[in-house]
Amino acid sequence: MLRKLLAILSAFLCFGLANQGHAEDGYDLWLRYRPLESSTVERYASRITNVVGPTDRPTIGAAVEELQRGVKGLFGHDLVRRETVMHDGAVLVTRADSPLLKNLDLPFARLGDEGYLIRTAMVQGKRTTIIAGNGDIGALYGVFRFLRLLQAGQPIDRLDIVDAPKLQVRVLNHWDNLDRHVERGYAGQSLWDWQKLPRFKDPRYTDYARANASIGINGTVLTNVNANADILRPDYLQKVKALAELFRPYGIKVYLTARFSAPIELGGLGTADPLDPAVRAWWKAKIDEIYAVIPDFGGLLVKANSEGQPGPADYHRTHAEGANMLADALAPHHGILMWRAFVYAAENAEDRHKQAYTEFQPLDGKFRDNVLVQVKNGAIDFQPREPFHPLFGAMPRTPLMMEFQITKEYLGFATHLAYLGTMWEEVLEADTFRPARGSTVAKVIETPVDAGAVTGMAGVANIGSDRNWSGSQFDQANWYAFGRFAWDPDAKAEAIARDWARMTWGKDPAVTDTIVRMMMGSREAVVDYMTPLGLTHQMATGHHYGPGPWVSDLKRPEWNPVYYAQARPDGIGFDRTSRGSDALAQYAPQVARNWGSLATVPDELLLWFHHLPWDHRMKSGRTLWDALVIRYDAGVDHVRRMQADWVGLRGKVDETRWAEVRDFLEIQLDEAIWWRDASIAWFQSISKRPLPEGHKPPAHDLDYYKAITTPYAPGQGK
Ligand code: BDP
Repeated sequence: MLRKLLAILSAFLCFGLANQGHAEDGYDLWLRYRPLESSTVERYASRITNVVGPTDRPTIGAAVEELQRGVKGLFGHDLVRRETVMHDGAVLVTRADSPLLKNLDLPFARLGDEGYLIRTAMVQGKRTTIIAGNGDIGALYGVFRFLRLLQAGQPIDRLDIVDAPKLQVRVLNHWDNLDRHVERGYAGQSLWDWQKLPRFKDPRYTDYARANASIGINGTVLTNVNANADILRPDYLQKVKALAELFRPYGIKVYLTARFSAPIELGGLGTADPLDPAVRAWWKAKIDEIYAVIPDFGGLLVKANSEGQPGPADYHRTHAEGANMLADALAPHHGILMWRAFVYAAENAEDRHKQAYTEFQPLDGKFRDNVLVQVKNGAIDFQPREPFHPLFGAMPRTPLMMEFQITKEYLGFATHLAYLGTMWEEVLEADTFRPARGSTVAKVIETPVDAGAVTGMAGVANIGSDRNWSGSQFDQANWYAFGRFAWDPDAKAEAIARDWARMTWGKDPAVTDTIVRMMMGSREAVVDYMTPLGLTHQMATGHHYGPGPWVSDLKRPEWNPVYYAQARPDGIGFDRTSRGSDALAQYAPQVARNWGSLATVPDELLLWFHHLPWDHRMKSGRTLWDALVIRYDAGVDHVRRMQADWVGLRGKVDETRWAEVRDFLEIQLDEAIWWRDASIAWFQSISKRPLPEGHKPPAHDLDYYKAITTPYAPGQGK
């Protein structure tokens, strides 16, 4: 009897385990390769019988391995690798110059260096799926695309796909310090274990590279923009080299941040003046040294004269003079220099919105060819919503790259479900009305300023040592979406969300439809419960966790939330029209007119550009005050709807990840209510107006919210 019971129990356990594989914790990201149902496997069986690819090329090797890994997971059996095409159902992973592709007339001319094609064709008389690029990396990208099709169960019988990235430099910016603290990181420590490098190469580095390659990311800046010169020391360069070697087969170059004062700190010079010959010589020697260690080093990223970082202005030199010095030293090695436009000068009374434009726009055309000026999507900072940065379209002779923040410093850290794809799409689709380089922001960054000029997009990474990489399951979607937008700035947020959801949670449409719906409304919800109607930067001081709209005692005016909301008895909002700071004048006339007029400015940007009486009539007929309160509640309500949606998915996705998301949504609801209540309590103390009918008063009085402190909130700068 007991034996029988044990047998039943063990059969049950085996079934359970086989069915489930290892428990899911998010480590596998969107590369889970969970078993497909048998009917789909059967459908694919004759199309994928073996894989063929040259054996002497590391990147092709990585591609073949990935395909084998995927097939093993999805189909449950090994995929044989052969030397040449001998059977129907071969998947040929190779390059344009493969003799096997002769006479096939494939569109390699459209692929550039990194693009790929996937084509069903006869090769040596056998039915074959060709996955190839001009370079090896195209083949790897193509394999990931092919695996995406398989994961979604899509037909592969007659494939004819051609794809190539629209931007050249697609980089993550890790704000990682050498002690492994990640500035604005909410996913544990830095992945880079500098102490154990170069000897110990954590296998995770390879998984990091796989994940990035799967979405076309081809570069990573390993260190914080608030830079430490020590990363340029010889011993650290050996550590960087170890990472570069691991990433190389995946098409990922390493970049570092350069602290502008490094010639003083490391070189013992008395100055870092970019026009000083000794300084120039020091950088040249340092950069030569880097390339001697890492021949395909990508280049440098610099934050200068911003928030206390040293820079050329310390010596009365311009950003162009500073950038060009480094660019000149990088040029012989084909390295590029990314120079950030995120500047707002100490003691400058000008509206912070205007300062980067004021400093950079006059320098248009003055930067070397291998400089990319890296511009945040909006003019203030990575807020839940900003109008596009006025520099886009306004520097037609300077390569500008987009900088997005993937890590959710201002959108609820790791626990708030906020899909940023919709925010990025909104910015990229925005029309600059400056036709010189194509009119949308996407076209501005996609179109090289002249033949051979460089293009790019940077994303401040949300990756750390947490098992799930990004601090939460849903934050992986933001990493994923960043890669997809960097590849194609004209991509659609919803399609990206759907791809991600299928791969990450399973292809059951009941599951993906729900998840996509949750994601698509999620960022707007955060905007609504934190900073509705164009309000901005209402976060608590330093760590930016939770509401602090009342904060007014910080040294610099533009560090204070009260500076941004301008809430007074007469009304609320920042006047950036010609009657106010006139930041609108930095945009093309059509944009300025559109946003400058109360008849045409969208509600979403209303208080960004206008200071209005509390009783101002909105297009809806409501007063501004009522509309504000309604928005806060709409944000909270969306979180409740996401919770209800998620409850409906119980049992349809694995329990471990499901439970984590459920708990995080509870945190999000608590914090959304906190934001809503604290903000309403504060603004009501100024507006002195009753809440609209049906909208509950805050649970506590204003003093209660003001007294909340969270000194140990994660991710702070130090
Ligand atoms: C701000 C962050 C700060 C960064 C800065 C930047 O709070 O930690 O150093 O951006 O982008 O939003 O340089």
